[in-house]
Amino acid sequence: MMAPHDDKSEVAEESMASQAPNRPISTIVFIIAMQTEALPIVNKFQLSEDPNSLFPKGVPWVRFHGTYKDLNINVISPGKDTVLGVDSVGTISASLVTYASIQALQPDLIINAGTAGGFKAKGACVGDVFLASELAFHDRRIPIPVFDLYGVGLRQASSTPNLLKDLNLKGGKLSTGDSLDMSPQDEASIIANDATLKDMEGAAVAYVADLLKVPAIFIKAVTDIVDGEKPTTEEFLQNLAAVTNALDVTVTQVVDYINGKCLSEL
Ligand code: FMC
Repeated sequence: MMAPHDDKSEVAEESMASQAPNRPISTIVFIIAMQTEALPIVNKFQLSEDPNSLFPKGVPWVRFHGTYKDLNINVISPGKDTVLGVDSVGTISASLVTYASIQALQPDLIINAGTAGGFKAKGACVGDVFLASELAFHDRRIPIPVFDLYGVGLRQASSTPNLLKDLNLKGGKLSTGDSLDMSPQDEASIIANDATLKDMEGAAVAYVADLLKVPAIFIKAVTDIVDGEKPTTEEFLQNLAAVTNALDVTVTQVVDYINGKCLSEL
C-alpha cells in the first residue's frame, strides 16, 4: 500500500491518510434518511447495529457497520423522531448526523443515498437512479446581494465520471428543501437551480461534507414525478418500496465498483 520511495514518517502517513487521493477508499459512511431506505442496504452487506453508540446519549441516530471486501461500511440514519416516532427526514437531522459521523469515523467518502422527486421535463422517470452532480437549496430565499447566493448554497458533488459511465447512471442536479410538497416559490427556485431532482437532505449533506473537506457523492432514486399528474404524497408512498429496491441494487454496484479504487479513479 505504501509507495516504494516514500520517506514520510509513519505518523505523518497516518495523519494524512484520510486526505490521500492515491490510497484506496477504505471507510465509507452512508447517510440515509429513512429506515425503509436503509434496511435493504444494511441486510445486503450484513451490517450490525452498533450497541455502543458513537453519538451523544439519548439521540435517535443509528449506526450499522461491518466490513465488506476491503471496505469498512457504515450506514448512518438520523433515526426516529424522539417525540413522534417517524423518520427524522430533512436538512437539520441530515446535517447533524453527517457532522457527527465525520467527527467520529473520519470517512474517506460520504454517500448520501435515498429517494427523490424527479422532473420528467428533465428526463426523470420513476425508478431511475441518479448520481447528482450539483446540490443547492430551493427554500432559503434571502433577497440581499450575496446572501441570496449563500441561501442557494450551491455545492459540487465529488466528480466521479467513471462511476457514472461504467454503471450507466443518470446525471443531474439536485435541489433540496425541507418540504415534500412544492410551493410556487420553491418551484421557481428549483427551475433556477436547473434541477432534475428534488429531495430533503442532499444539499445539507453536501454543505457539511464540504465544510469538513470530505468527498461526497449522492445516489438518488426517483419515487415520484414532481411535474406529473399524480399527487406527490400518494405517488411517493406507492413507489417507496419498489424504488428502494432499485436504490439497493445500485448502491451494491457502487460499493463493488468503489472497492479497491482511489477517489481519483472513480
Ligand atoms: N420532494 C422532496 N423529497 C422527496 C421527494 C420529493 N418529491 N421524494 N422523495 C423524497 C425524499 C426526501 O429526501 C425525504 O427523505 C423523503 O424522501 C420524503 O420525506
